[in-house]
Amino acid sequence: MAAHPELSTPESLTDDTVRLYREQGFVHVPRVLSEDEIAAFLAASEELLRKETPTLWGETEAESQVHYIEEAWLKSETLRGLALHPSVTGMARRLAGGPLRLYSSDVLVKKPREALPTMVHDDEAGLPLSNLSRTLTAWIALVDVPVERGCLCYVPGSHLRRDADRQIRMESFADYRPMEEVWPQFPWQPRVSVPIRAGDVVFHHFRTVHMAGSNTTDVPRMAHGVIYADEEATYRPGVQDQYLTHLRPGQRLEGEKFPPIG
Ligand code: AKG
Repeated sequence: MAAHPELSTPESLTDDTVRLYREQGFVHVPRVLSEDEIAAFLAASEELLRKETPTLWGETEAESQVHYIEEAWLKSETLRGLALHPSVTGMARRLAGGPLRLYSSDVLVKKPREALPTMVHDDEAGLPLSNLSRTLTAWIALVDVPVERGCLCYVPGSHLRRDADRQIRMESFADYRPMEEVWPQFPWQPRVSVPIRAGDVVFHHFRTVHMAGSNTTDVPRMAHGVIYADEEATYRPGVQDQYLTHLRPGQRLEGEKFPPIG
């Protein structure tokens, strides 16, 4: 897939964009993927959705917020090319300001007219990892995602809040606490919705508080969430650790499932 001169690249990210990411805890980068790449990654995501039964984010189909397929990069050669895309990984590395590893890659679908809003959360409590400071998600749109289709919505600067206002860890999902309980000032914080076009990427820090609206359109919201963890991240038993139990607690993520990037 040939590079396009008008596409954003790690080299074209300005210092202002990097500064904005560090201040806000998220940043929208337009036109990262070419038309051909968008079509190929969308077709590969649709094929994976036909082959695999997605996991529900939510207790039941009726209460689902997102249908997702984990480890997409290990299940499709094409989607491996998305998780390890040189522009996405190069930008992640530049925004994070230090070495990273690929941690996970999920297809994230909001079904038309069915999906509920995505709950308010940050990624920290749900990551079975320690030794994190620069971990971030690349949320990659494969269709246009206006507000009505369930784009992400962020609380600017929330990644910098005090330890006392963060849920650092969940040992089980029963530990989940609503954001207003964890961070009493949350209801009074401004929130920014970030509608993005197919091929754009929004990057967010693992402590940034975020949510998404429901999909009230007739088109599925097709996106990928790819997490790049600190290169020196270690395993900490907790929720969503089914892919890490071969490691000892405190052991660094290593091996071909967590390749260094950037
Ligand atoms: C994430 O990627 O961190 C999310 O929370 C995704 C939520 C969504 O896609 O609605």
